[in-house]
Amino acid sequence: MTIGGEDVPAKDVFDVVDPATGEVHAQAPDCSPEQLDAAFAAAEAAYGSWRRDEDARRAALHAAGDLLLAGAGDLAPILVGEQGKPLKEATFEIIGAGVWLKHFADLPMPRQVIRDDDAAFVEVVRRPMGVVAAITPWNFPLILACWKIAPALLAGNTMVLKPSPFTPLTTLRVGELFRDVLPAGVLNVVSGRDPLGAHMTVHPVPRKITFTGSVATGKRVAASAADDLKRVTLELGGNDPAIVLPDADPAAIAAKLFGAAFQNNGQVCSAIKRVYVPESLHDELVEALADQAARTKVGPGLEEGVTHGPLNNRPQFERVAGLVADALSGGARAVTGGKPVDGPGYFFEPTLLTGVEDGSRIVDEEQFGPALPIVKYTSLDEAVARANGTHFGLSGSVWGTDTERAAAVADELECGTAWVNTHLALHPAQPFGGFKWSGIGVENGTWGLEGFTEVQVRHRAKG
Ligand code: TXE
Repeated sequence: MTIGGEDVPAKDVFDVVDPATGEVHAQAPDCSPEQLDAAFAAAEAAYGSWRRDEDARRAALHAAGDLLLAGAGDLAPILVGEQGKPLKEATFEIIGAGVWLKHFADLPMPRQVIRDDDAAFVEVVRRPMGVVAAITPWNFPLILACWKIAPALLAGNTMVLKPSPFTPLTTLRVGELFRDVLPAGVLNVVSGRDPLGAHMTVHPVPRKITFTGSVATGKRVAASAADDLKRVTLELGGNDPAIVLPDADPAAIAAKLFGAAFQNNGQVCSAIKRVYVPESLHDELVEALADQAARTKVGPGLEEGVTHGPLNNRPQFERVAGLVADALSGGARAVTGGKPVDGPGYFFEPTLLTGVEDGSRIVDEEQFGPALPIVKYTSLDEAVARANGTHFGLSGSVWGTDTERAAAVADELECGTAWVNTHLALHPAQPFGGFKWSGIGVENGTWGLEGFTEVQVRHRAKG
């Protein structure tokens, strides 16, 4: 672990499983309560000088980004080993993380003069909060860590970061690399079993918790934070709908739809998780999507030509298998896939399900895996109502040839990002967050940066 700029071993360790084999392939340190205290103390000690030098922070973030860009080739195999994704995607994730850091390194801090008259000069500025506790998930361990590190550190905060126990290795390694470019204590990286996350959220030092994970855990984080009125940003799950309009061209949209549903094996918070299609296009769209599925190659992430690796962990594998089995026993048809791949590891065949309706678990819940329900609709109003009829509200998309009409339908979606003829199009400047149970606050862009700050009014009387 990295605590106060030092390499800190733990007394206990826990196993990390390679999802491609289902076997233990490494061990990670299990941070003790005393070590967690030390990490927060180091972050608190570093805060005083870190928050004062904006130029140094910008230079450090650029240097950190450069380290990831230069180190992607070495880091990617570590990520594949713990996460499962194909090497090319792992490399892309690490490069993306570097790009994120460098984007924020140049982002202006918002400030606004709201009054300048005979009586007063009044300016609204953004101040850092202090120490941030960051808890990250296993689907994109590194880029999602950098979604937090970049704005939090730019704003002048310091951080204790904890990766998921399923994928601690790449983040621990990056903590080690960043010791060369960040002052001691600015970024502390610890790892541990599940209870460590809860300990972080009740710790007295952090003023802010930023969490990406499940809705259930997000609610627990919010409850823990309430006691001390810690600020929270919660990026939780989604059940993103894609509404295909009657004028869409199935052959033209199938590759994009399939990509946005099956990227990272569907283990993406804002992946397409249900497709609504009019009866008139149903068969054609299903055929076009099946054609996409036929082009995939499922296998270990380090193997040449593999497009889809295993699911990340056994609970997730069992969850997806259970949801698919539930749909099939309820009368759904698996046009492709429908079952795990024989052999070791958490591999599951890319699965397209038809004959499913709202009310079945695979449509109503977040599957977070390579199984996509394709649901027929008769009227557009009904499709929009079904798309919105959920506790989730992360993102959604509308697909059609008449883009103005598609945009008008997208305006009706109750979610944080409404895409037209695309899905999963993200950018560091673009705020990302969810309505309803999909989260609180946003990440990225100036809006995400503001989430790591408090508003301060600076009012100087004149005369
Ligand atoms: O995640 P959890 P899990 C969704 C996806 C998946 C489901 C479960 O649907 O099926 O989550 O995944 C820490 N206070 N997403 O169980 O429960 C604990 O240390 C603070 C969506 O892996 O969210 C561990 O690191 N922290 C998501 C982590 O939470 C606590 C990405 C477990 O995370 C805590 C991943 C507490 N009280 C999964 N209890 C997305 N939004 O992209 C546990 N933890």
